[in-house]
Amino acid sequence: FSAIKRHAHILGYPFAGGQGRQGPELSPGWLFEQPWIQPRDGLTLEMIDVSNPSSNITPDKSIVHGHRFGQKNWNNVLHSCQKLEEATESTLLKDHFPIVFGGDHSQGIGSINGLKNVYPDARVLWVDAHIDANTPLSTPSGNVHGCPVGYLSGLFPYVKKPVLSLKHLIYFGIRSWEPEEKQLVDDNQIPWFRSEDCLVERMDEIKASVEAHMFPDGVKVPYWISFDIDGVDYHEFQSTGTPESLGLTIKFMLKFLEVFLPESVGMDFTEVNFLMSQGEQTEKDKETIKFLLEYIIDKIHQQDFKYNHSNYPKNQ
Ligand code: Z70
Ligand code: MN
Ligand code: MN
Ligand code: MN
Repeated sequence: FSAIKRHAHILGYPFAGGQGRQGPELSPGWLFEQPWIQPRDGLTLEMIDVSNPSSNITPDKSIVHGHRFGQKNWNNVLHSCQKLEEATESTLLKDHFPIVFGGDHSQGIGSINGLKNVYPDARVLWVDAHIDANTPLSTPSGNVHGCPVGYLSGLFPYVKKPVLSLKHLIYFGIRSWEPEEKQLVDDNQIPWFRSEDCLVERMDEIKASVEAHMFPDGVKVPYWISFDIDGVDYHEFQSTGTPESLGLTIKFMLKFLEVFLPESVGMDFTEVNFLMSQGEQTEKDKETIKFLLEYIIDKIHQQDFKYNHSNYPKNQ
């Protein structure tokens, strides 16, 4: 089939109800005002209309189904994620590359459901300081942004539609978890690359090991990259809700994107919160977001598209 150049479609997702701080809901609005992000050949923008963007003005702090901790803002999360699922799916059906720019990481429930409607066996690369696989039983905070993997993989007792097999998931940069989450990773032998192993020089080795795990029969399918900016080290990026040290370097992230974007059909870009930093640090962090997004958009537009959905085996 004839190759087409890829096109990035940024889905702004101004939602903060998956965690307790103000700020993540403001990031897409900031982004869409930047002169360097204006629509052009290879780039379009769309803002998702979330009905209740803010976290702490939301009255609904429901304890869901009588579980110990429950989930804060659960109905808001699901309602907004339904819209995101539809937008992600329709972007993929145009063979455009969705970059879902949040917002907090509860967005993964919507984006990855949308992904799986089009590419049911797509693999997920989760870049984060956190495992994000809590459930209504294990979450200490009730914050849904700590739970998307738990929801997607069917660990919630009332989940309708588990879409992500734990065999199709790999972590990068994790360094903070609840005991139940670490147990899950160990029991399911989910590979995870620690920050100290994420070195540019080791990228060939990392790629080979990711492929060996994801494609044991040698048949490749596309990835989705779910990128939580707190995967990056605190010293390099502070504008996020819970910055953590001992994280990934920006230099490694660029190499990671260079290697995995050509094999990916879309990504999340989450947890940017400029209210968490001040003065020159905020300006520096804004430059970092510009640098990363411009890199991603250029890479996408330079590449021929391998995984055209109409040519994708599962959809023929
Ligand atoms: C903790 C929880 C978390 C950020 C995800 C933290 C989760 N495990 N924090 N992303 N920034 O509450 O579930
Ligand atoms: Mn073009
Ligand atoms: Mn996360
Ligand atoms: Mn995180």
